[in-house]
Amino acid sequence: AASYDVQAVEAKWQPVWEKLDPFRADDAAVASGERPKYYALTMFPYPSGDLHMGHAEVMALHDVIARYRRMQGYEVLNPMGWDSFGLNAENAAIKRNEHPATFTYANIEVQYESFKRYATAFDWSRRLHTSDPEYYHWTQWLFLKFRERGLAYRKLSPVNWCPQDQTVLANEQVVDGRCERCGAEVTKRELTQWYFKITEYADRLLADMEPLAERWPDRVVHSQVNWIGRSEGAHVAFEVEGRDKALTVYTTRPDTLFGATFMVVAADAHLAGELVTDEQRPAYEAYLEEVRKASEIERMATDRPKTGVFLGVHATNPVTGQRIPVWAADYVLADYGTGAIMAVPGQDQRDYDFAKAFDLPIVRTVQPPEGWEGEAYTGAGPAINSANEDISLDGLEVAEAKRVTIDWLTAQGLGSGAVNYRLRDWLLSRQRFWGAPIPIIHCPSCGEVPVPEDQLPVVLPELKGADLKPKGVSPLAAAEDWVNVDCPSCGGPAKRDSDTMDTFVDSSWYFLRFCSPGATDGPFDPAQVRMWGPVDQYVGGVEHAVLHLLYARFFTKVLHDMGMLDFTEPFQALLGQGVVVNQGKKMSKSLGNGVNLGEQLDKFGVDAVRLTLVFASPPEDNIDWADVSPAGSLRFLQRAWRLSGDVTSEPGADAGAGDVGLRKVTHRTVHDAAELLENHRFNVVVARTMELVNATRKAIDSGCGPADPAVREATETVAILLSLVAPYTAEEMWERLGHQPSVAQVAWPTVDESLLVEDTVTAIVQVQGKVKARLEVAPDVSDADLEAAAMADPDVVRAIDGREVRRVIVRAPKLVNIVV
Ligand code: ANZ
Ligand code: ZN
Repeated sequence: AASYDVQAVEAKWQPVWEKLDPFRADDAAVASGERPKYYALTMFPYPSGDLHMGHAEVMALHDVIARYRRMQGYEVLNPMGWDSFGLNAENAAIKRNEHPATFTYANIEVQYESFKRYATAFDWSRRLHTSDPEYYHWTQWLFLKFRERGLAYRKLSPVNWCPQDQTVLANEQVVDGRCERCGAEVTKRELTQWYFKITEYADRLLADMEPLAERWPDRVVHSQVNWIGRSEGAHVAFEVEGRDKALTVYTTRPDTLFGATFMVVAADAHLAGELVTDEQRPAYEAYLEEVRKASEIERMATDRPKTGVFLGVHATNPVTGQRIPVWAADYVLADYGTGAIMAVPGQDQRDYDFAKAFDLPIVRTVQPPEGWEGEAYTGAGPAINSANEDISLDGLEVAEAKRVTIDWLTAQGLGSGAVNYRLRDWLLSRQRFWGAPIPIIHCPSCGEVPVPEDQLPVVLPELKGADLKPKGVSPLAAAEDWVNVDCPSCGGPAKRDSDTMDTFVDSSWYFLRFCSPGATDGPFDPAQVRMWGPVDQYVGGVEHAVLHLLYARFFTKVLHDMGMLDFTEPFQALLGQGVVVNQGKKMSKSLGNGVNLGEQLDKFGVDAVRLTLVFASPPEDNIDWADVSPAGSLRFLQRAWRLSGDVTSEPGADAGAGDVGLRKVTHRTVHDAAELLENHRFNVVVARTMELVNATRKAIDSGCGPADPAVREATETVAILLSLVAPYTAEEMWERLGHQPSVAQVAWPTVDESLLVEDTVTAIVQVQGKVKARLEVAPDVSDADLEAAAMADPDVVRAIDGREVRRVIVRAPKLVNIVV
């Protein structure tokens, strides 16, 4: 059978599209109201190498959406760029002993060419790179604006430290106690660092998740909610002997206060050092030394033997009046709540283990069910052992007991209800070269001085001779000409901040920049963003469930509060695609199961690879490359393409005429495809297109024949549907059918509703409530005709058996009910 030359077709269409530029978003069309806007965005890549199978999948899925919306009459904004700062390029540069920019921009060009070959529907005129000074100018500007609003500040604190990359990591970049990038075990260090005050937005970040829940994947919504980690409880103040200041704890279980038999302060919190007695100090300091060596991974493990040290002081339990010892331990974290807890071993397992390890008293304050034989009881039940002359909780269920305790504490001035968030402020300083320099100058007399706006961007220095190898301070600190400056405020000698920003800062606002990529008066033109924003559909990996999405939401809210945006959420809908695996396992070098995208494209062509990725599964599911057949996809594409060579009618001839059977299949397919596309069931759309191809082939070979206008209609429809997934094949078909390029620019086909009507429906005939016959009738059959048909049916006649018919209920076209 005839087939097209995949490579030749790819080479043929690329320059045509380059010239047509069919995906350039037209600001004017939206501004004038000519077409509604649709902002389709897919996460921009790191330029860490050439594109891989993961990129291929997300781009194939995203393209279906962007191309479909365009056919539907939207003016689609579908931009692309590069998240081009970061450790990846910096580490590669160290290895090769060259400037990170060399590696970065070379890879960008490689990826750009691959994107082009892959026929993605991007508007390349809006291309941006976050490592360009024109871009990071505004990243720096935003930092200064955040700082003006009190949302960027510096503090000394224990931070996550990656000993391998020699840099600080945000909490979000520590996964199971390990560096997200290199896998090294993360340790702690005390450093003065820059933070964004994302915690100030915790409540809004949480509340605004609710309306998103419908159009974001559940697992992403849950991750965000958990990460923000709102809990309700109380602050309780405990008096400490020999100290004016009370020791305040945060607890989610104020109802268990009668069972608080000791207290624990985070060993590495300053508080511990303040509380410890001289006598206990040596023991405490020895312990602290041990704690500093342990990684977070070890500290948080529940099955880890409990360690700790008595601080030598006692507090008073405000309800029992008992003297309770204050300990320091590492299972309490310095930067959560108040960094101190009231320990209730009767109800909390970690406290229980600690009490057992150090022989501390255990009092149960919630009655476990009969026969329960555990250690700490965390379930529901009535309070016990919880009364004094002032207050009694005994018999109250947990929620009620909490409320009564909080009321009592509040009345006594000993505490109050409190809400706590697990969310920490966003640590953004990095001691690395390849990032946006923090635009602050440190002056011995003026302190922190922001770089004046008209001196932005603070451009990275040329590297000449500078050593990028990580050593715990930023390599920028060694660039003397760059670091030493005059203070903008007093003119005296001062130093630039030598840290750079976390690359997540860069990607927190890029989607806004795309709306007006050339903006020179600000990060973006607010009018353009009002027009295009927010993003209607975002597509990307759910590995960004917490990090990127949370930060982008935070930036959007701050920019809204600054009066620069009229919306508060950046991404209206989110599609998280699965991953491409091979033989059931994640592709990796060590397993040797990697599938090289370029090789697949060379072997089967772009269209077959794209079709395979879209057809393999629903977009959210993983795809196992071992289970799919790009060769089969290519065979199908050739089969579809052959239709276009068989059609013998002229373009536009007898439109709306021809074989009704085939026309019905065509129109039903278009109708259903639209619905399926709305619901992201792209794989089913492909399956339906395959069915349409088969029906058309049958019509040509053994039905109405190739000259019938219905065959042309069906084949053109195949080309249009295929253009969403297999743009080269579709374009080639479109041309063979006698049309001008590009098929991507045609409108979504109009469905003739009359062709959607089913030929017949099944009516059920019941006699005495029992089904006696099924009749195939026209959907618009009248009650009278349906009754007549039922009465004439031999099975019905037999069932009536000559008896008198007392009543006939007819519900055309579905049901006839006969009572005798
Ligand atoms: C007494 C108590 C009794 C607690 C009980 C729990 C159960 P979430 O839900 O995560 O907010 N906690 C408070 N600060 C802590 C810190 N810095 N490090 C480790 N643990 C800390 O957890 C709040 C609970 O975790 C608090 O409630 C406290 O223990 C502990 F039957 O107080 B609870
Ligand atoms: Zn100064």
